[in-house]
Amino acid sequence: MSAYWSTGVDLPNLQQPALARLTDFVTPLAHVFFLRHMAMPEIDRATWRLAVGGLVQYELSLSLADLEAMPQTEVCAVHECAGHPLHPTVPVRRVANVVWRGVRLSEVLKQACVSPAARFVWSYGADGGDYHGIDIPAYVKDMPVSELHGGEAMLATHMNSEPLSDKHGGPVRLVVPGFYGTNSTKWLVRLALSDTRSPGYFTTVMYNDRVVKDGIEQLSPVWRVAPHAVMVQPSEHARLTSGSQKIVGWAWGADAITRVEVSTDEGTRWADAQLDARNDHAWQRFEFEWSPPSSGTYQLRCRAFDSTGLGQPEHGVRNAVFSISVTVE
Ligand SMILES: Nc1nc2c(c(=O)[nH]1)N[C@H]1C(S)=C(S)[C@@H](COP(=O)(O)O)O[C@H]1N2
Ligand SMILES: [Mo]
Repeated sequence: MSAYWSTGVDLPNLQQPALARLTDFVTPLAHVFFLRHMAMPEIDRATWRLAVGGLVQYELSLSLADLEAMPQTEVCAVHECAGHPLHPTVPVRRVANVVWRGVRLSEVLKQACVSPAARFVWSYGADGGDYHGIDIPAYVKDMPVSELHGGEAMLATHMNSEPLSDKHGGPVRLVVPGFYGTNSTKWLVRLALSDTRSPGYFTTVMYNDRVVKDGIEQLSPVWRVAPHAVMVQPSEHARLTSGSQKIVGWAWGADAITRVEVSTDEGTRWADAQLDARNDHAWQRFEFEWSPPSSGTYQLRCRAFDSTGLGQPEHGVRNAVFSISVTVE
């Protein structure tokens, strides 16, 4: 089991495959991490409805058949967990790249006719209950309405062409490409348009990073995915036979990644890896040829830079520079 699940993590509410499993461009469903904060809700697909209300002209109540009758769209997008909300600076590198299919959120909101006063979309899951001693009425997230224009947020019914499974939020979940997984509300039952952020525990209490700007500490919602790169080959503690080695990995972020660098000497010198261009919101493959000068133990690092020039800090953030140790025999 531990070879499969990274650090042996295989709990009823959390599964995380080892990075070495993530060699496919589209992550097979069996290797997509799974996570929930509270008990799993039970949903009957036949009676499931999505309520749309708040600052809209027309309140809606949509069935699965209603959604299926609307124009369908597909997007390939990286899906990354932001990490434990109580330990937001610890990198967990819980990530996958999946093809989502469903109806654009903007399509549904067009039907509801959103009021110009609306600034946020609140999304409600059917799950609630105890979370570390706090009673949560429902899992609620919010996202800015401004992200909808030209955005690809969708009400997903399929993952890699399969109907969305119960554990991944079936029958319908919100998916916000470019935002951390926490914003992609599973077991979606309600959307509400509002002029304010949601006061919920998972919106404005947890999942807000403390960032210092001009000497002042501010809260920044955990929305857009920061640049990140990981190696999937070789894996941590690999024993390599001497000769030329291929280092392979994935890089992603809310904005396209334009450069990935690799260091094979604990970060002293860095060289550019070969990097694929981005399609949709998918992760991007990188590759680096390495000829170790001698046998011994090496620390390999990789770091990504996006099209705005943003890179990765060394420590203390969820997207801290990734490093592994390997031995060349
Ligand atoms: N309703 C609901 N949606 C949720 C969660 C949850 O606990 N309840 N967890 C969020 C978090 S933190 C992540 S990372 C993703 C995980 O999605 P997955 O299990 O399908 O990979 O779902 C998000 N959506
Ligand atoms: Mo998450």
